[in-house]
Amino acid sequence: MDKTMTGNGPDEPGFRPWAEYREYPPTEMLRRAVALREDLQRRRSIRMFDDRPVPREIVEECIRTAASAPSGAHMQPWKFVAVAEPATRRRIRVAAEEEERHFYEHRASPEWLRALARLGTDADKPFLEIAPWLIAIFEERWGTAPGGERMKHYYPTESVGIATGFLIAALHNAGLATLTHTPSPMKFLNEILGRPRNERPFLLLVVGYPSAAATVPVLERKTLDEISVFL
Ligand code: IYR
Repeated sequence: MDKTMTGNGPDEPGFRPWAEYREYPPTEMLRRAVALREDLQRRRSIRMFDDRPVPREIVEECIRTAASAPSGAHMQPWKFVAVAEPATRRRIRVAAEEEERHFYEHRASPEWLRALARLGTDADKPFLEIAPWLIAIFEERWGTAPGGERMKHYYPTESVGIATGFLIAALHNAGLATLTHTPSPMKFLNEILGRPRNERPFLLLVVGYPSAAATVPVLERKTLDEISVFL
């Protein structure tokens, strides 16, 4: 008997064969790996957005993709709040810029400011109002069971980080530009978006078309040799 099947074979209740799996021959695997690398390497963080609208159903599909990410004990400890309402985006901009002004003027160390200099960032965040969508991503620090009692979440931060990676890749694949924005602290997002106490703001994703005048800083990515070790 195949020991790996003990307790979770296809006849076991709660389990089924993984019928969606696709195996590719190694040459096709490599072709696909190269194609995805080339496509994702074109992604850049964009800070100059166009105000052209993006249909809601595209954002919905990308959020569905994000939610296919693995999560600790499959608790899916995430909430995606997609904001198109101009008044709400304005409130987010005002609150974020207040935090950012404090950051740039007081909180950031000289070392941190030096690290940011080549990105050309400052406390002004007009893109929070210009881009058609803001997706506020929240980490659920605990869940609620059907009976109302607290349910423990496992590795929620790692899980939400993985889902956010899926989301960024999905939006890029759809032809949209994104910016991962982390005004700190982000508690104001709970207030403005009416999110409960168990939801911790994880990241604010700015989504839309890049403006025709958008530029990106000239940056190098680390090489494979620098970032990996094969043993
Ligand atoms: N949150 C600030 C500062 C900032 C911090 C990091 I780390 C960045 O990679 C970029 C910016 C801002 O958004 O300007």
